[in-house]
Amino acid sequence: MSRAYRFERYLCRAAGDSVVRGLRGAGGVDPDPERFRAEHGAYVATLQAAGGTVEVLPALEEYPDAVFIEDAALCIGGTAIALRPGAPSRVGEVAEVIPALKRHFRQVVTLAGPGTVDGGDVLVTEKKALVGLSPRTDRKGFAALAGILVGLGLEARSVPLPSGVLHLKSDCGLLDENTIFATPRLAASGCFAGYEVIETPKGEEAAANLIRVNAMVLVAKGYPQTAALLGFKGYRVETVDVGEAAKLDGGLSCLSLRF
Ligand code: CIR
Repeated sequence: MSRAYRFERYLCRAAGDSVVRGLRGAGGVDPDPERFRAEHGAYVATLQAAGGTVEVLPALEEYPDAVFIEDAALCIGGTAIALRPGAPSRVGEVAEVIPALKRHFRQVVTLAGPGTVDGGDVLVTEKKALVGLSPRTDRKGFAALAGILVGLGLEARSVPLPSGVLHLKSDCGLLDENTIFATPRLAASGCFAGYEVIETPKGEEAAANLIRVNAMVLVAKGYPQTAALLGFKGYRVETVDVGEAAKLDGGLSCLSLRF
């Protein structure tokens, strides 16, 4: 099984009551903290069912978006990279996750400034890391990250995102060594040259943010055509309700660090 989706441990962060103030691009209704926590609990249970142990870090009321822990760090083998989130209100989340990273990783390195990178912009495949240039990840951040990744055996490729896309992984997810599930608007850019691409069914573009975890593919609840398509293609699909996270532009990938 590829190291890109073979995981034994996960870090998650509980949602605080302040999640109601989380960032969102298009306005819309606030998430309900209780419902968010219930969905988060089911998400954690699904990761455990996929294999491995989950450490859930305490909520951080001062950081409304800290539940989206994926954006603060990148985990590659025995190394964790503390990132530099592009949203000013999220910068402080990184210092809060470093102690947990130190418990789990032989090596914790810090991305050098002044650029920014959100973990949601990094799709790691077997030998490459595709890095979205997004509202949160800039060219300087990409260059600094690429310098670290090459030392870890990964070639980094930058991917300019279509406008209106928050993160690279808002619009794609890894299915296996060579196959990526992506929206037609992202795939049309040619950024997945060298990979097989399965496109999201019409009207189910938001299902692109799936995660492969060991033998399972976690797909957000509410996208029946996606679940059926991937099941037909032989993937073992498990659906998870992330409706509250979606109100803040979050999805399955951003709720955990997987390693
Ligand atoms: C934010 O705008 O930063 C959060 N409300 C959502 C972050 C989602 N992260 C991700 O997809 N990796």
